[in-house]
Amino acid sequence: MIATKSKSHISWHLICLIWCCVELTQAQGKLELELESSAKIDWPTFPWSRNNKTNKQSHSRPSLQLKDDYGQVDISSFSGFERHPCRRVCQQGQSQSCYYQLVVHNYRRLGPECQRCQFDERTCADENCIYGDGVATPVMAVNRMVPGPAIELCENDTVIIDVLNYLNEPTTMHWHGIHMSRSPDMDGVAYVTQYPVEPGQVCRYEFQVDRSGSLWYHSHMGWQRGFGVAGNLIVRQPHQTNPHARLYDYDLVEHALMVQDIFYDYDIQQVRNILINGKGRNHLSQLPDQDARHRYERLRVTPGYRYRMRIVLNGIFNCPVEFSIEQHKLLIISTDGNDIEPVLADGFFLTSAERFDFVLEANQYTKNYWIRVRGYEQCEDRKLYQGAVLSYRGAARSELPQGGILESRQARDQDEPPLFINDFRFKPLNDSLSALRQLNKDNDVGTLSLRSVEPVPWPRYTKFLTHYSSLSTRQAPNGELLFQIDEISYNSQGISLLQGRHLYKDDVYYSNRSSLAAQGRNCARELCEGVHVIRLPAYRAIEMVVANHMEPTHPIHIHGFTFRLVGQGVLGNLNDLRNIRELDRRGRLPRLSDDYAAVAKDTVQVPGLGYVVLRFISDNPGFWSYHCHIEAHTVQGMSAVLKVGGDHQIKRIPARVGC
Ligand SMILES: *[C@@H]1O[C@H](CO)[C@@H](O)[C@H](O)[C@H]1NC(C)=O
Ligand SMILES: *[C@@H]1O[C@H](CO)[C@@H](O)[C@H](O)[C@H]1NC(C)=O
Ligand SMILES: *[C@@H]1O[C@H](CO)[C@@H](O)[C@H](O)[C@H]1NC(C)=O
Ligand SMILES: *[C@@H]1O[C@H](CO)[C@@H](O)[C@H](O)[C@H]1NC(C)=O
Ligand SMILES: [Cu+2]
Repeated sequence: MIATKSKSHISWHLICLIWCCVELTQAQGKLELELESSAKIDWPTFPWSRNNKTNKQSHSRPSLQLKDDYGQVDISSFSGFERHPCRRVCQQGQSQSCYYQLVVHNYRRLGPECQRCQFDERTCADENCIYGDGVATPVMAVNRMVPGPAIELCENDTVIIDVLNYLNEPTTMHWHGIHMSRSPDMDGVAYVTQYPVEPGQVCRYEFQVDRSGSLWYHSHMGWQRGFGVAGNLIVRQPHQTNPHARLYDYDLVEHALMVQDIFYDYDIQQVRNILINGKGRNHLSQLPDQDARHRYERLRVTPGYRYRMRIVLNGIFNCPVEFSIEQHKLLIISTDGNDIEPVLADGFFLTSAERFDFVLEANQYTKNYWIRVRGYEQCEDRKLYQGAVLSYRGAARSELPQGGILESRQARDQDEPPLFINDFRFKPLNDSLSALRQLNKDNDVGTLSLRSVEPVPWPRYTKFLTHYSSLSTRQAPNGELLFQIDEISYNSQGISLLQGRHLYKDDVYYSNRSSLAAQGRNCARELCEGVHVIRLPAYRAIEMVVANHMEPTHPIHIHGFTFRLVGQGVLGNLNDLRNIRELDRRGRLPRLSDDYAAVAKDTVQVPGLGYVVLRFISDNPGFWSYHCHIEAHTVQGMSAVLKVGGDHQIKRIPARVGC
């Protein structure tokens, strides 16, 4: 059974724990010790220069093996795309063909490349040093960068992206937010829309950019996204069709921030820090935030101008973050790449894979300000937070803001309470009629009350086909905690669903809640695993009610579609959630009214012991992954596939080389 690719991946990571622990905890201890004990950092000698186990390691833990030999790759291909011809002002009817090469490879945070850069921050980029938080740990990079290079395109461009796998394990790349409406085989999900790209192979992704907005790309295999395989994918539109064009003066790629919670390789089950564009304070060092030895991402702005900024959370653990900027209001204009009616707020929350775009007006005193990211849930337990610097031109260029990152978090204007949108913490509601109104009041501006600039794409009184789905966990007989959708842990069987669909019979190969029940399985009592495929008709108005049986929130992502969020709330009662179909029949799950321009998203948080109601038109036949975006949960089975349309409606897929 090729099945548990991702799980077997974990297990040898676990095996490797023993290895790395010995090696890196020593290194770590040394680093910590030195940082604490000496005011002046004398950076330790790099641990791997003492590493004398290379040969042994290459057998026991291939993917963490460092390759310092790039002989096989054209060095010029290791680059960002700042000078790419497709990076341009977008104009109506002037789409282009764009080619990119993404080399995915093993690398190091604070690697040997960083020798010079530790004394001179400006050399870091030239030397391809990934400085991170100053803790040496293996990463998986794209073109020697973590996060990978940003790709900037215009709507309707046709792209060819060659992904070269220089890891020692299979990979795939997912283009998060692109609908792949003409190319369902380019979505990048292993054993769903393609075969994995083996080490040393190239996979050519070719698709039309069928929308605009703040999108991103990331590996869709195992823990690779957590090791760093992710980057921004910014799709702009012409000025004339951009509803928010008049709200800002600049839309610069250097103002796109990818926030990521990270692990150190010796324990990939533990969150260790949060980084902003791969950088940030080393919280182990116990140096004050404003100590110049920390390396922060720095965003430059010129006083008097308005900037569009794009923030994505590449969330790995259950670590929602709160984002704000000292002394500034944020005019929030877009989420998950979908424009909304602007909301002026003090900040917003993000759960894994969510994005918010906002306009920042540089209208404060000329100085440096903290950009604040505060972690919750697992990140709160570890008191994790991170900063970056908003630096006005004219302010001291290399200085840091005064004070700590989280100090004086109150609103600029003391008279009004601070306003945060998309708060993941919901209060239980028991009265359905006032639920929607109350949500807004109790949760600042709840996600549900955001308004799209586009009306919903279906007429009033549309009848929706409702699918009820649930999120839960179950203990495997070996003690492992598995995550589930509809009480089934996803377990692929080695045939790619899209390519291989004539090799199996759906009714035999797929599992779902009712097919397992028909076989006499009681998934509420025993562990159910399988190729969990939910079949939905094509070209219909679909509604998904997703009930979360657990206390933590789960950010749910659906590939291939942008959905509208029409209901979201907390029931607070597991029994109600188990009987959600019945509860719904009794009218206890209110929806927004038909004429409300419900917010369009591709990822949404399902509140703890709560639910969401999502709607979309299933006009994109294919196999679309539906999963929790917390990496640990996906890997442990909280994933399913929506098969939209019958075989005759799904595009025939030509054979591909390499994947
Ligand atoms: C590595 O180990 C071998 C013996 O195990 C030793 O002869 C060699 O000098 C070591 N190399 C380094 C760089 O320490
Ligand atoms: C992209 O294609 C759509 C549909 O053909 C069209 O309406 C839109 O104007 C195009 N956008 C650009 C920037 O050319
Ligand atoms: C619902 O809320 C009301 C007041 O808001 C409270 O009196 C009542 O006990 C609640 N019912 C349940 C079932 O929690
Ligand atoms: C569940 O499986 C049964 C038996 O294979 C099938 O008839 C049914 O359509 C499936 N339901 C869904 C929602 O996929
Ligand atoms: Cu989850």
